[in-house]
Amino acid sequence: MGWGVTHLLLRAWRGQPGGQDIADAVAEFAADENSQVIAFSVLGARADFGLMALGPDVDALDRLTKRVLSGPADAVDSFFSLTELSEYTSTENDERARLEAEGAEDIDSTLSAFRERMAAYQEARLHPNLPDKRLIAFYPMSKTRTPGANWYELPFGERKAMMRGHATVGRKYAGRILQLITGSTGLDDWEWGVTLLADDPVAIKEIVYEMRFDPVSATYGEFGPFWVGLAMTIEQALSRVGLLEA
Ligand code: 76R
Repeated sequence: MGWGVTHLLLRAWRGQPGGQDIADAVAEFAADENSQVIAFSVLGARADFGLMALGPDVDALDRLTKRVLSGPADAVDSFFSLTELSEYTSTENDERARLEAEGAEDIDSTLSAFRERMAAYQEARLHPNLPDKRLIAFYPMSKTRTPGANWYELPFGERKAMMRGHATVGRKYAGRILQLITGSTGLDDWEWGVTLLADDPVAIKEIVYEMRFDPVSATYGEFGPFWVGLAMTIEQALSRVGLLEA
């Protein structure tokens, strides 16, 4: 089963006491071995700081959220989603067909390596271990249901073929961008949360720009607000907005 993911964008009540309690709430949440938090200072003025928290315990996520909001901060925006496996991931049968079409030799041992790689990959999607990167970008998105561009009316095979094209674009950014797509259909106002972790802001801009030309995004993508922040410790993020002594 997937984990819960909460993105919070916050406005600080500058100079007010109580920042330490926000820091303590984050530390207590993250003390659980599977629970992780990325704190960040928002670039721009639409929010001051933010948190991305994820873990197996949705109740713990809710307690963290409420405790942060009982401190000297207001929510500017929030997003709740779940980690999930994609329905479009290549299956062993897809891979076998691909290898056969290629005329590959020793298909069985190639497939056993594929199986292992996919198991590790799927585990990382459901139960991610977030790397330390300098930047975190987040935006929610949906697939369109407008007449003439209704993703949900397309046959599965067409959607899967288009998603393969999408993944091919995405893989060009291996090493520069770590993406985490979390599902929120029926849970929040958009269908997915897109979280991008990177050291270089240019990589974020480039991948989002390049994806715009890919049919999955060009024809069927609909986007919510974009947020980007500098990842740092919660203490650093709080002191930057006057909620903790530096
Ligand atoms: O199975 C897999 O996880 C790999 C193939 C893959 C899927 C199924 C994949 C690869 N993505 C998948 C699903 Mn993605 N992704 C986005 C965005 O801004 C935009 O235009 C779109 C936002 C980015 C930047 C991105 C990056 N992806 C999805 C889905 C769910 C669709 C559904 O279920 O209908 C969404 C909403 C989505 C959006 N994607 C990749 C990337 C990158 C970098 C990769 C390559 C990752 C890798 O192979 O390591």
